[in-house]
Amino acid sequence: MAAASLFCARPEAKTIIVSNAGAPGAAGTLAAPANLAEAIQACAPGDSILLRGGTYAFNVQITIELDNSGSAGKMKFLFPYRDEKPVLDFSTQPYGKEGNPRGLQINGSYWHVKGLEVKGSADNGIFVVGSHNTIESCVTHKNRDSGLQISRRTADTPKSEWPAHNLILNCVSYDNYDLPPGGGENADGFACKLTSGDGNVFRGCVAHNNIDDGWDLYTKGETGAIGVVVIDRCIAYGNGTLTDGTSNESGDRNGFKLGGEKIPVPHIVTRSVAYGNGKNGFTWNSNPGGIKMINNLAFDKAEGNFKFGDNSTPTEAQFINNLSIWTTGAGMTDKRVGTDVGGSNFWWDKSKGSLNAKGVAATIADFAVSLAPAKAVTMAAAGPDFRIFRLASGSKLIDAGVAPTGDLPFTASKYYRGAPDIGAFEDGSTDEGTTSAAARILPARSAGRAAGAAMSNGSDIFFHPVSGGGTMGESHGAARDASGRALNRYRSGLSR
Ligand SMILES: [Ca+2]
Ligand SMILES: [Ca+2]
Ligand SMILES: [Ca+2]
Ligand SMILES: [Ca+2]
Repeated sequence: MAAASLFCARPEAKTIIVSNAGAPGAAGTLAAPANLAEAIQACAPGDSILLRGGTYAFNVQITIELDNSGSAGKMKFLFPYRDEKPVLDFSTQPYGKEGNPRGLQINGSYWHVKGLEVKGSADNGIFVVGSHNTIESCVTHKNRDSGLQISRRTADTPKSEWPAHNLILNCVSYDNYDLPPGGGENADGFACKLTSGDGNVFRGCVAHNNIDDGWDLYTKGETGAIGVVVIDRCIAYGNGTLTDGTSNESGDRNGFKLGGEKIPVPHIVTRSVAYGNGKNGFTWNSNPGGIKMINNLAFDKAEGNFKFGDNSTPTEAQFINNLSIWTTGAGMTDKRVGTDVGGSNFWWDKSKGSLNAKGVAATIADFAVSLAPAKAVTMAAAGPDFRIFRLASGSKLIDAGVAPTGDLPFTASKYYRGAPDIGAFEDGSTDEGTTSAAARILPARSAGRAAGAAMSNGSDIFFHPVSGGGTMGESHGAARDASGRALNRYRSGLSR
């Protein structure tokens, strides 16, 4: 009877409790937790799978199948139980030169996955093939290909079905390394490349100390352009060297690698920071398209902070309010073929330092907190803490920028205060972070009938996710009050 509750259709959303000791056929309650694979199969649109804390060891890939999807109004949720810490550990997977299993592969659409640590996979930690998924507050590390990748499912998946409109929110990816017999050249923090569709967004994510790049948006001639990727409020540092000091000469070592094989794609990169990476901070990587670079900061990159264009290839890149600086030494002169909108960018020249088109100089004294030595980033509940990149009071970079036009992945009127500042932190901004209203864990008012018999005594309070939709832009931002502060909205899991 208990087992039946997991597999019978119900009129209301149900909650399935999973633990690392979940037995086959278990009811999915606190008293009889299910195993993850069965819970994924049993999860109907609007249902929640809540994972108890602890390490889940898998030597096989966990796959959410193509026909296992929620809908715009009824996401499927894969969340931790309360504030517990589930760790999916794939480090016992067989690992060879190719054909390796991944960790969590999401072929379905309209899933909201939150709060998982995914480590040790023989390939990608999380691989997203479906569309309209949200991956939030997940940590991918020590996987043997990119921590999180978005690409098509199989070689014959038509372009119309390439993964689209996924939101990667407040995730961290580090120490990913395709170690021997791998080539040491593929494991990025986040890869949205080769065959990814439209509308994929990275917001509030950090990629650090991966063997290859922080972000990789590579395109290939044989598969052509990918969809425009939005990167907002993200940070890439220390890529090219793992946290234990390991490096590999095959690694590309960029912070944000924004193209490949001369294919134009007008990606949008805003309010992001790159520093201390082994090669370039932000690089076109031969993408000649109209990449929009707005309010980004780059410093101390071994081969230059910004690299767009070369002597033979034009680019249509547009630069607004970006800042390039070195904290020590002469550094490398930026390459930035493209449009310096309103003369608003401060580029590094190894003989002159950081200057804008009017000859105004930026120095490390313009920052409130020293940029050197290389910083560690704090991941707050609402995303990475950008205050370590704030300008000193009285800095001439405050209000020195120009207002960007066109579609933005943030609300300019809420973020900017007065005229835009230069760099990745707006002085006095009330825009507090990246937390999405669609992404909060919200306490239900009661134990929840949908939780089943195990909850009927009302002694446990469930933290039930609330469904949210939306596409790129403000609809993925936090709900805000009139002063621009993020609202905490509490809502019963049963009220949808
Ligand atoms: Ca792979
Ligand atoms: Ca590479
Ligand atoms: Ca790469
Ligand atoms: Ca301002």
